[in-house]
Order: sequence, then C-alpha cells, then structure tokens
Amino acid sequence: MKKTILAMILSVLMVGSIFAQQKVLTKDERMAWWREARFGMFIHWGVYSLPAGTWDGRQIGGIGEWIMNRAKIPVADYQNMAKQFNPVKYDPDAWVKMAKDAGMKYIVITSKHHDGFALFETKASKWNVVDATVYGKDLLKPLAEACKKYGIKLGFYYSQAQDWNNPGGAASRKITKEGWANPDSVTIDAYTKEHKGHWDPRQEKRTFDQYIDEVAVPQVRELLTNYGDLAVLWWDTPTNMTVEAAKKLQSLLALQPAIITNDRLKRPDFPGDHKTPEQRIPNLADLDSTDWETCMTMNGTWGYKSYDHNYKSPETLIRNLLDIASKGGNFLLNVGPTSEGEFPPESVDILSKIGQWMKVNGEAVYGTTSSPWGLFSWGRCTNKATPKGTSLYFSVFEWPADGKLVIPGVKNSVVSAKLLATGAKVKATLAKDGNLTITLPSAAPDPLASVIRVDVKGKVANQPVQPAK
Ligand code: FHN
Repeated sequence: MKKTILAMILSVLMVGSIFAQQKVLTKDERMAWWREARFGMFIHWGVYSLPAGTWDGRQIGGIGEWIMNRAKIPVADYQNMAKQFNPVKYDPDAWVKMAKDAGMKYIVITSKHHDGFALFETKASKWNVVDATVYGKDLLKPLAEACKKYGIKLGFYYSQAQDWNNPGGAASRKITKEGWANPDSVTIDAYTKEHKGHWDPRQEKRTFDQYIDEVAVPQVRELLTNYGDLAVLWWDTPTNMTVEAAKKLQSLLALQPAIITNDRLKRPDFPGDHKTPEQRIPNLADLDSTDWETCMTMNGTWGYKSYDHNYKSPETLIRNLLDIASKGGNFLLNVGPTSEGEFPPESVDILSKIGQWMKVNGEAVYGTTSSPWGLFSWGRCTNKATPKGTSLYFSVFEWPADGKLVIPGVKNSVVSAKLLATGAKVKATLAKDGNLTITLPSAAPDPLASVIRVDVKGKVANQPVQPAK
C-alpha cells in the first residue's frame, strides 16, 4: 500500500515537473529582464581583428569586420591568414567584469559573423576557432562561464544567411544604409555582380538551401544546446533568406524557451521580439509599442580596426543611453576586441567612465519607462513606479543659467526631490498652474548628466509634448 502511494506521489511530481518544463512563457515574461536591463554590451570579435582594417598594405575602407568582402579577399588567403589567430590575452572574466562594472546587464557576442568563422567548436564546419587557428580552443564556453559567475545574461549574434567562407552562404551585394560607414569605397566588379555578390568560385560550391541545412541549422542547434541558458539570439542580415529557411531556424529556438530574438531573421514575416535600429536613436514620432534596441559603435567600426581612434565621448554615450531610456528602448553598445583578445584601451576607458556614472545614477536607467513629457530641450526624463507613487528622473544636459528648472503640467503632489550626484535635497515647488519649479545649485554637479530624482504621489499621466524651460 505504502509503495503504491509513493509511486502515485512520484508520478504526480514527474508530470508536474514535465509541465513546469513545458510551460510556454508569454512575451512579457520573456522580455521582463530585458526591459529592466536597458543597457548591454555588443562584442564583434573574429579573425578580421587580425588584419584590423589593413590588407596587402592597403587600408580598407568601411567597417572592419567586412574586410574580406570589401577587399574581395580569396577564401584560401583569408583562411590562411586566420591560422595565426591566437588571442593569448583573452580573459573572459575581465571582459564580463568590465561590462558589469560599466552597468551593463547583458552581452551579445558574434558567435559567427558574415565571414562565417565560428568562435565555437562546431561539427558543421572546419571553419572555426578550434580547427582553423593556432589557438584551438572554444572562445564562447569560458565567456558563458564568466557571465554565469557575474550574473550577466549572455546572447549570441549569428549571421544566419550571409557567410563568405562556408560554401553556399549568401554575400550581400546591396549597399544599404545599415552598417555601411563608407559605401563609396566598395568595388563591385562584373564577376561579383554576376555571381550574386560572390567573388570566389569556392563560395558557390553548395546551394543556399544546402548551406542552411548543413551549416546554419546545425550550428544554431549547437549554440542553443552547448552553452547553458541563453538570453538572446541576435540574427543579422537576412540576405537571400527564404520563409522555409527561417522556419527551420526559428523552430530551434524551442531549445531555449526563454530566449529573446530580434527582427533580422527574415523580413517582414519574422518580426521577433524587438526592433534593431542601427547606429541611430529613433525619433519619438517613429516609435510604436514594439520593443526596440539601438546598437551602436563606440568609434566607426564594429570589428577592431587598428587605426580607428575616432571614439565618441563618455558624455555622448551616457546621454545616448538616457535619450534611449527616455524613449523606452535598450542600448547595445559595441566593443571590438583585438586579435590578442583585449578591449582597445579607449573602450576600456569609456566603459570605466560610464560605470562611474552608472554607479551613482543607474536608477535613472534600470527598469524605467519612457518619459511622460517626451523630450525636454535641456535633457531627458525617465520614470519608474514605486510602491507609493512614481519616481521621476530628470537628467539635465544643459544646466539652467538661472538655477530653475520648470516642468509643466504636473498633477501629482511632490514627496521629495534630490540630486543623485550629491544626495543633496533640492527645493521643488508645485504651483497651481501645474508648473513644477526645481531650484538648483548654480553649477551642475555632474558635467556628463546631472540627475534629479523627484518622488511624487500616484501615477504620472502622459503629458502633451511641449517645450519646457
Ligand atoms: O553587416 C553587419 C555589420 O557588420 C554589423 O554586424 C552590424 C551590427 O548590427 N549588423 C550588420 C549590418 O546591419
């Protein structure tokens, strides 16, 4: 009798656990951490970091990871070069720590970019870090471990269609606005034109459908199986994608039920979970309720180029983050490590400055939703519901000369107001006409962006967008 009861209990528990495993998460459940995170790190790393923008003594125009395509490098030459790829200074622990210290909550790394080179061990192609380089070790495994250690979510970028080394992969001929820093420097000769973007007969030894079945599908399965919990699958450039191919790849996502994907698998039929404005922050008028993530380079390239030192300032990047958060989006900021496996010193410096700012002001970013006022001429606003009301975060870029910041149309009574940089309280007076006047010290406490947190009672209704002082 006892045995029967035990068996019944066990079977109920088993069915329960199967059910629990099969629970289909809603989009809101899957997106919850992502919407809270707001800030992530993009990493473009591959064998293109070795030529680092120079081929045959010539500096090749445009973005560094496109060097093979831009310079029309034959497959054999590119693969020969890649043998020397030896990132002996690669320290994934340090990378993840730098992301975390910068206030980033997730990392998306190029597991395979358009040159088809896999940063991971794969049975689907010999064109991978283990088989094709002197380094000979999977680069993603230790990164996944470090992410787990630091509580950072991990995502993989995967170029599902465009692949210039694995035969059958597509090669984009189109010069689109996206991703091209300097389209004028691309030479497209008669051969390339005729051969759908390919420039080497070796690229055409298989059909696109075969490529999808023999490379893309098995590799995505490996990525979704061998690296623990994956937070994001970031598709890129759906060149030549068919609905059939997209379905095959999409169905693999069931291997990671909580995964988030973008809108670049195949347009327009596969919108994914979020849009991906590239190198730009959308205007408020262009946004609908769809989640979105701006990806952006710190300098002018995604993959490392030894001579691109044209970096954006920490001030610009922090203000970009605030602009994006005030419009309800995420910011995926790129680092292009060197072939030795180090972040460029400029990126390290920028990350550390952003981190210092985020340590003090991060609450104005994490878990916030878009500004009830739209944009202010002097800065941006984000807001967050609290158990008792709402915290409004006013990030001031242009400090008012008369020390007064006036927010129109406020209907909620003010509980408190303070500067995050110093912790000092500031006077916030609500007039009958709804103008909230915040009296500030004469100088900005933080030259990058000074945040004033105003706690008010109740929910804050969206205001008609109007210029404020
Ligand atoms: O062609 C790529 C480019 O190299 C880079 O990876 C960016 C990142 O979003 N995506 C493509 C262009 O849209």
